[in-house]
Amino acid sequence: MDFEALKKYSALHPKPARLTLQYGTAGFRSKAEQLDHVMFRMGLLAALRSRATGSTIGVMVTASHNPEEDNGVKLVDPLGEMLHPSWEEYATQLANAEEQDLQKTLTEICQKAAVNQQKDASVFIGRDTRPSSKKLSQAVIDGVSVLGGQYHDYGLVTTPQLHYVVCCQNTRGQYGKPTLEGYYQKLSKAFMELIKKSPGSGEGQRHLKIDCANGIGALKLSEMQPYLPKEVLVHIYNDGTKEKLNHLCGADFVKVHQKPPKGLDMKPNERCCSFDGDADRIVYYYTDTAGHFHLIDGDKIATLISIFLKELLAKVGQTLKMAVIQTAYANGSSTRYLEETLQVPVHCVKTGVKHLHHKAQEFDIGVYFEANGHGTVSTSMQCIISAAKTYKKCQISLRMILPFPPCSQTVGDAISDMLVIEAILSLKGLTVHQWDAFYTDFPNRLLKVQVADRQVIDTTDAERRAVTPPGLQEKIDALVKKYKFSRAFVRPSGTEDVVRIYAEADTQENADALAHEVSLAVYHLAGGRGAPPQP
Ligand code: G16
Repeated sequence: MDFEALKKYSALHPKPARLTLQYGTAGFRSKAEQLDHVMFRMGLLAALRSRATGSTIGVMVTASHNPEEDNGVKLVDPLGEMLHPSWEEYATQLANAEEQDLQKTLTEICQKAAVNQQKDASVFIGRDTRPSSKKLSQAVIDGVSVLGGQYHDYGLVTTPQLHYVVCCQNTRGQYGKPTLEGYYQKLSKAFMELIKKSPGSGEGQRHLKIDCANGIGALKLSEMQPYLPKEVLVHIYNDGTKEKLNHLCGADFVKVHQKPPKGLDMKPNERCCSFDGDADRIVYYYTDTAGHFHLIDGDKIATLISIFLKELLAKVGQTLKMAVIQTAYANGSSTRYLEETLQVPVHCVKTGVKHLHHKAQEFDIGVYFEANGHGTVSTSMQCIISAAKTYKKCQISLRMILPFPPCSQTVGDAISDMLVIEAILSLKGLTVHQWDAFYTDFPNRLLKVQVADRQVIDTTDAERRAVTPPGLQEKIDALVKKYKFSRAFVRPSGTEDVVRIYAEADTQENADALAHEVSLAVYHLAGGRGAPPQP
């Protein structure tokens, strides 16, 4: 390691005094102006991780659903998964080391993680459309370069595209070509293979209106248009030419506010969907003829895919182990429907797609979605091999699901999920209304509360119960008892400086009232900031 060069470059990316940041749900996230040193240091970390694994590592500069002024960084491991949890601690140590301790911290990480510094290092870099992203990705490049690593800057890409190219590179092309062209070709080919069995194929086009959150999704969908089969005609809204990223639009806005995004004109029963700021989440929705808005979130996407896969497995007499992975935010009605009606095992894990992905890999087929629309389907290699061997005569059907194309095997991907959903709706001849009618969501409400230090809230039981501060869980339990068919939980966000509150009850009024009362409990018992939450 050239410590002189490190010192010189690090001085160009100084750490603001007293600033401490935590590695959150999906990496670091904060106001963009606080992140230059973090990006430089994540460039350093990616070079070390690359040497430790002997593989290419990805660094994505994005703050996804957060406001345009924020930014963040997501690290991508060799097979396109999120950074291994054992390295999250190193990331935090490096991001928070004072200038004079940087060299020592790097040396310690190299020792603890047995990094062979003689090895080559290779890092792929991508960024979203935020005004701050270009400069911050240059800081990543500086970090990789000062440790003698090689880098490939993919420039503007969606987060799942970066995951894709990293996986392709490290599997020597087995997963696909490590180019955007390879990504577009792989997805559209998989979609075509799926949809050609559709009763409706060849009978006109499927129109879909897509709110791209004024983000990278618009750019990449436009780029993909020539590759998209004629069966699906996408209409892009909120392409970022007029309005700010994620402002009153995007998957997170639509899910949280349960209303349509600004800038998308909806006609009754028209299928519409929203991506988030880095295009790794998707939610669908429509308005009925009476003008009521209907949200079809990640839970219903998981249900649609599970029904399809279950029917297919039954048709070919397969007994592969399939499960659905959810988080505490999953609507209780979806869990009940999956377990009782579909008879599919459901598992609940902590928020963060990394936790869902990990759990999903325990099954032959793991359908994992967060209610916010982040998810995909993972299929085990063993399952692909054994299925192909044992069920020769059924191979055509099995090829449709193993691995389930075009679902990303690495991380949630709005574009690939959209193609899967469109294909299944077409294959099953389902309208958006029929899909929505699988089950009715229990009325629910998501709220946020600001507190002085959100880490005072610690949780257990996949975040369904608060362990600290003292008295908070008891208070929530008492409030929940006041309402029928209710539940509620609180947890500190890992992407925003807020505490999240979720409540369900028998009516929307009661869900709103419960969520509000719980938010007051958080405000009073966990050190609320500013004025108390208003109903
Ligand atoms: C990220 C994670 C998701 C998580 C979301 C919200 O999404 O990838 O798994 O659900 O943050 O996390 P939290 O509630 O901790 O703020 P994204 O799309 O913002 O990268």
